[in-house]
Amino acid sequence: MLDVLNDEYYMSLALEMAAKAAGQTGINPVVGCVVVKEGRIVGIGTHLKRGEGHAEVHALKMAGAEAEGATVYVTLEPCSHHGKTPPCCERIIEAKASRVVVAAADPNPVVSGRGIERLRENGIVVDVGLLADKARLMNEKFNKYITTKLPFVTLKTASTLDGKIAAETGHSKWVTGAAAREQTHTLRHQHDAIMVGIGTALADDPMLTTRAVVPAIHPVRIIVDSKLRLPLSAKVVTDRSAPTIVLTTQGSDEAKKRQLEEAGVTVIPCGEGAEVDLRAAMKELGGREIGSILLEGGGKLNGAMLDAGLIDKMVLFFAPKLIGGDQAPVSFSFPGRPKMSDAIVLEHVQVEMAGDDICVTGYPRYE
Ligand code: AOF
Ligand code: ZN
Repeated sequence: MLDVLNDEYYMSLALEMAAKAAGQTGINPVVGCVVVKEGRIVGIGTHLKRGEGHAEVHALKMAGAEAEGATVYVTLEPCSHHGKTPPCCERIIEAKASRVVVAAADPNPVVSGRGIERLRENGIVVDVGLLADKARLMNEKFNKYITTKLPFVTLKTASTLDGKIAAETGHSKWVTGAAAREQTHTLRHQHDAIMVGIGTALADDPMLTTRAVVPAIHPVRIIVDSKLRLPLSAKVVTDRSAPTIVLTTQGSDEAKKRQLEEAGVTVIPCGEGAEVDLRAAMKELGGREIGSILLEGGGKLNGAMLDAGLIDKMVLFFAPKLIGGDQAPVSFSFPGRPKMSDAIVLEHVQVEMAGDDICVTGYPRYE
């Protein structure tokens, strides 16, 4: 008999542990595991780093002999493949657990159902789907990357209510308040890379690092720079706090490319036209195991990414102020759609406050 209340109690703990590891597993999912025997937690584990132990391995190690006859709660289907680590389903079978409760199936084509099947073949009771929506949402970046090999792109903007990211004079410090800026640093931690256009790099000379106290891993820095205008003195070139990638075009200056490479920057030509081919760029970055990107504009790059259908999620901070100015830079600059019915629509919209600012989250639907 499925005891939903108890099951939820333990699965919630597994999900909470997994959530705290967001941003530190790279292209791997976040996973939590709790082992319970006769009403006592006997083991807990979280996958903390790609290449190191999976959640189940840590939890079963802690449980030791107590795992025999126990229930294993795990937020993602136990893996069935030999990856960087051996298969978790075999480890569970070995430990003689009697029941496994899984939140979400693993979309990884090399697993996808085989882990569950293998457990059942060995007489273990497997219940799938408890708190599945929460578990899937937690791994939305992994779920896209593992099935497409393309990075999950989250766009983040900070604008006034009239959509400006700076005043007409270019002055922009600060649009939003401390709470929104803090959340931005957490978002940086939670993505493999951060991407800006050359306009932003030239205007602000940003470091593009994560400056929260915790959690704080620096993302790879990506500059979209079709003509290689990035100066060798830019902070993203000189400070070495994280790797820097410059996306450019086939025709850009060879000598400048070499200079940037000598300074430690990876330069990737994408496309033969005047502008960087953003679709080709996403493929290239996915191939280099960049599973998620935080896009921080400006307006031209945001607009081009949106127009190309390459943005998966938006996190839009709005400061409750209006700055005006027809020439003031805006969050999105892309060719206008002729009719309201042609607009790009956000789905699953959520609105929250971030200090005095408004945070709108949603997923663009491309037709
Ligand atoms: C689990 N538990 O904690 C994780 C799983 O390269 P590897 O060996 O780390 O394998 C990575 C794949 O394993 C990953 O793409 C996903 O399918 C699964 N991750 N599975 O049972 C875990 N992190
Ligand atoms: Zn595993």
